[in-house]
Amino acid sequence: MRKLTIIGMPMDLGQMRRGVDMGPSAIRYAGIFERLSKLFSTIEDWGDIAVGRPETIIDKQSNLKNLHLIAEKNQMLAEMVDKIIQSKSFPLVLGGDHSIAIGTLAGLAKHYKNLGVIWYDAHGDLNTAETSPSGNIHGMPLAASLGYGHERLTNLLGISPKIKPEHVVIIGARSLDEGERRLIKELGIKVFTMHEIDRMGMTKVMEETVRYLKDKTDGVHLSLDLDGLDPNDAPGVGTPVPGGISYRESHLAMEMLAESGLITSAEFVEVNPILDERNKTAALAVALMGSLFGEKLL
Ligand code: Z70
Ligand code: MN
Ligand code: MN
Ligand code: MN
Repeated sequence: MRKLTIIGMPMDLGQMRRGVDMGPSAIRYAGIFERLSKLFSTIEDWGDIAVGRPETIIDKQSNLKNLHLIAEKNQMLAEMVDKIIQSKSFPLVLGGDHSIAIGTLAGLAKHYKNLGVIWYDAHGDLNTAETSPSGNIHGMPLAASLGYGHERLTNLLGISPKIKPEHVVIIGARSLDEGERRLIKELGIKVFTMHEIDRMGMTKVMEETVRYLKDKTDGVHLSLDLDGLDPNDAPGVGTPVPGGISYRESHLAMEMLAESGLITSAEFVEVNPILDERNKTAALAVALMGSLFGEKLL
């Protein structure tokens, strides 16, 4: 049986609402260990990376918020993810805002030359300093991993780009900025917006996702932003966008990924317990992990 290693990244510096740094605690409190212990022979918890919570510093040259600290902390996360893979374990990263994907993907890129990425999110996270309406780096990790953006964010571990556009699938998009639309078209990135999910149904979306990534990748990372789900099911996120993926569709998606056997690493991000209702969003994250790792009713 497989081994799982959990690492927490309590970072809230990629966006402007405090509280998402408590995501790893909230997810642990929701019972991650108990839930997943039946599904792995060994679970290790390496605790949280020390991030700190200073006030926002805006980089004068780039206008990016907390650029240098985010780059430094992501470097540490990248090294941890690298170590987890070296220990032959499945890396599960708990966020933190989505800027942490920059570190996760850097660590993974050291091991996978053709890493697939499933970006489950209301947003594209494909902004750069030039296109970002906010200067918030949590709106940039997918662009940075594709090699677009500030050098401090694109060049972690000296690998750039980390991933190729034809290995990315975005699921759940319903809020994209102009520059993100342009990049999606320019690079031909596969996107299942809410329109496609409604039209085709989640079953077909996941079948196509698996088929699209299966033969051309040597590993597939799931980067799940809880704001991909509908705010009724996941209220504890910094940027709720109505009309999202349902609780049931999301479990189905995770179950189909479990069946595919494709997923080699995962991260769950943007859980903000301050904005949550009785830890509902963290509990949802843990339930989705159960399905992702092969929990079955019968
Ligand atoms: C917007 C920006 C974003 C997550 C919000 C929002 C980005 N596109 N990402 N919540 N996870 O500021 O770039
Ligand atoms: Mn995101
Ligand atoms: Mn998002
Ligand atoms: Mn957000």
